[in-house]
Amino acid sequence: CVCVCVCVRPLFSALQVCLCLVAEFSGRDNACEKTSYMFLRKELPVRLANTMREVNLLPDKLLSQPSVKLVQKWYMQSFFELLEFENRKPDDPHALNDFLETLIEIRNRHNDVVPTMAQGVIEYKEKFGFDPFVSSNIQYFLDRFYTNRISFRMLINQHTLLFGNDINPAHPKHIGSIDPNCNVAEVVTDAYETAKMVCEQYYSAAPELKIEEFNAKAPQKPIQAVYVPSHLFHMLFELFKNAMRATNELHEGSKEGLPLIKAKVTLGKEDLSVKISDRGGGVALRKIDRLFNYTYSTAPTPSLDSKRVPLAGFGHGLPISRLYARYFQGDLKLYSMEGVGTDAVIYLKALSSESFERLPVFNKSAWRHYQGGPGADDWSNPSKEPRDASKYKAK
Ligand code: W6P
Repeated sequence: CVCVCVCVRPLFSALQVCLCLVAEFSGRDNACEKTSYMFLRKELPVRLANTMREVNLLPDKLLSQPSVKLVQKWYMQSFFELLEFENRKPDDPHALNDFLETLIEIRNRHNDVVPTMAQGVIEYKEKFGFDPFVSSNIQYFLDRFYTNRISFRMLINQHTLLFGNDINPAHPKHIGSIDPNCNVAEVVTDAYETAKMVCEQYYSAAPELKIEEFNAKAPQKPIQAVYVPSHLFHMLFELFKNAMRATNELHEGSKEGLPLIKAKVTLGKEDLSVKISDRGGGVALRKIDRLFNYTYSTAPTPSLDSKRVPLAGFGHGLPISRLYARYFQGDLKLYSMEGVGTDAVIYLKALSSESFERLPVFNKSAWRHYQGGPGADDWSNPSKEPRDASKYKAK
């Protein structure tokens, strides 16, 4: 069953999600719902099946962890629930309604996939320690697994928001989860305010925010994008938490107060960029990759039962934020100057026609990633000891 679904998928499906297409797909009529139903009843099981096959390529040490087993069970169950619709005609009104309900159930079943996988990585690390080969496998796998999950939930959300009963009165202009006129600075402010509340609970102070806009394409006009505001919020919230934590850890209790966080929103021909700058002391270049590493950053549950929730730095928030940016062809990068502070930049495509899905493909090349190790390094690897040049001196 799983195999059939994997094979029938055209490599570059004509129906891939593109923000410009989905944004025009705005009707709430029944014809659209039937088309969406026909598409999703095939596409969703294909995306689940692809992921399940890849899960099986993980090292046994990881596959055998109870939390990974649990996630596998959820995927199986959802896969079979979707297959129930394989032969149900879209003209049957019950089929459309049952499908909606099934999608909502599936979405709820998969709510805790991220913390559960994070738990699996912790269990694995506690039992077997840190292994660079397994860690690079996990990194490769989770990037693809979470991207697949982002795409899966995007499709489910579009269908349930467009064709379910719960239309959103707060945002009548939104098309499902997409805002065709998403004001980026507004989302920046929202994310800042939310992070500020969390930060103040933890540290009793939060740095101020200063936002600047620079619209190079249409000077003086507000910067807008066709985008999914919840994705943008997710990324910005994560960046603000990190920036606030660094600022507080460096300056807590200082007489001058906390240096402010600056946000800059810019629009050019190709890129819409958002930079969040803090003066939190920065991170050494050598340690920047670790911030995006799932194995490295997953500390054994520091404060699950303590009253103070951790502000940031646990779980998979930063690498997943980068996946959100990449999902619609953008990116998220950190530029840090140790001793001073960090600039975090989110790049989005300025044009919605460039914002199509970036999805993992499941082919031989992907399979190979799980076979060999990281391989021998083909760059010289100096010893960590300081060099003593004197021994080479001519006497
Ligand atoms: C830091 C570390 C970090 C990660 C992400 C965003 C901002 C910052 N600032 O010091």
